[in-house]
Amino acid sequence: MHGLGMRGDVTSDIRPMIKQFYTPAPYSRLVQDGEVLVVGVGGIGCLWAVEAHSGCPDLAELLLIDADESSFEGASDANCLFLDSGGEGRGAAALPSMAIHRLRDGMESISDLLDKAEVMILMAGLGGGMGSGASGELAKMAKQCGCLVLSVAGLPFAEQPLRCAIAEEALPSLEANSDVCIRVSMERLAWQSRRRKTDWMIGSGWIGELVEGLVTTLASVGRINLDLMDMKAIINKTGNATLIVGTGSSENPSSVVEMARNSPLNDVSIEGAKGCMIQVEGGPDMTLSHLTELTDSFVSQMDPNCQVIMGARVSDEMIGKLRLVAVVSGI
Ligand SMILES: Nc1nc2c(ncn2[C@@H]2O[C@H](COP(=O)(O)OP(=O)(O)OP(=O)(O)O)[C@@H](O)[C@H]2O)c(=O)[nH]1
Ligand SMILES: [Mg+2]
Repeated sequence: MHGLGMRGDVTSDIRPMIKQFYTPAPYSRLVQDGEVLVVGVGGIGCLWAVEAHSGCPDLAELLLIDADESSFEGASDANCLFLDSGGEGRGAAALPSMAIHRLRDGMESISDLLDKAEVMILMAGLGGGMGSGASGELAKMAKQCGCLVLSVAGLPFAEQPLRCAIAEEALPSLEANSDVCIRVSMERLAWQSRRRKTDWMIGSGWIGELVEGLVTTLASVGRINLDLMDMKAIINKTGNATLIVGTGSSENPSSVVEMARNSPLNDVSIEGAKGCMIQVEGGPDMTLSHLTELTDSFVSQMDPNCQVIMGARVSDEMIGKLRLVAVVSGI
C-alpha cells in the first residue's frame, strides 16, 4: 500500500501543512550568536555538555566550568572557565562551598557570555564538589542577567551515600534558580544505557538528544515568531515543569511517545499538565498523520485546557526517524 508513488503524493499534501508550523530548514541563525548557552559544570556536567553541544554547534555557545583541566579536553570550540586555586589542576573543588567561592572569583571572565545569553541549558552531576556547589550559584547569576535557565541535574547512585547527601543539599538551590530543572537518576541512566549499549557517562544519547532538540526548538520558535516570551509563559505556569525527549522509528509513532514517557530523564508524571511546548522532528518521509498521532497521543493525558505550542521540522538526517522534545509545565 505504501508504494513510492503514493508516498510522493502524501508528502506533497503534507508539506504545506507542516509549513503552518514553521518555515523549513536550513536555519538562518535566528538564534543570535551566544543567545543559547550550553553549560557544563564539573566532570560529568562537562562530558554531558560537550556531547550535547556537538549535536548543535552552530546554534548554541558552549561553556565549560571545572577545576579539572581534563574536562576541557577535546572541546576545541568551548569557552572554558578553569577554577583552580590550588594549582593542582585535578578535580578537587572537593567542597561545594569552595566551588561557589571560586566561581564568584571567576565570574568576571564569563559575565559577557551571561549578558548575551537569553537561555542557559545547564548540566551538572551532583555529589562532587564543583557540580554541586557551582551549578546553583551559576544559575542564580544567570537569572540575575535575565536568562531563562533550564537545568539537568544528575543524581548520584544509591550506593554512594555521602555523594547522595551532598547532592540532596545542593539540589534546592539549583531548582530554585532554574525555570525548569530536570532530575536525572544516574542509576536509571546507567541501567538503561546498558540495555541501549551506550555510555551513561556521556549521557548515553538521551541528554544530547534532549539538548539538541531543545536548541533546535528554540531556533524554530524564533522562526515562527513566537519569541522566548511565549516559552516563558508556558514554563512559568504554577507547578512543576519537566523536559521530555523520545526518539524512534517513523513506522511506529506511538512508540516514540512511549519511549518519551519512560526515558530516564523523565521523573514526573505529566498527567494533567497545563502547558506544553512540543517540537517534532522527522525526515522528509514525515507525514501529517505521524505528527497528529504523535502529538495527540502525547497530549491526551494532559489537562483538557492545556496550552500547547507546537513546532515541526524536517531534516534529511532524520529520515525514517521521529523525535519528540517537549517542555511540559503546570504539573
Ligand atoms: N559510579 C560512578 N559515579 C560517578 C563517576 N564519576 C562521577 N560519578 C557520579 O557523578 C557525580 C558527579 O561527579 P563529577 O561531575 O565528577 O563531580 P565534580 O562536580 O567534578 O566534583 P569534584 O571533582 O569533586 O569537584 C558524582 O557524585 C558521582 O555520583 C564514576 O566514575 N562512577
Ligand atoms: Mg571533578
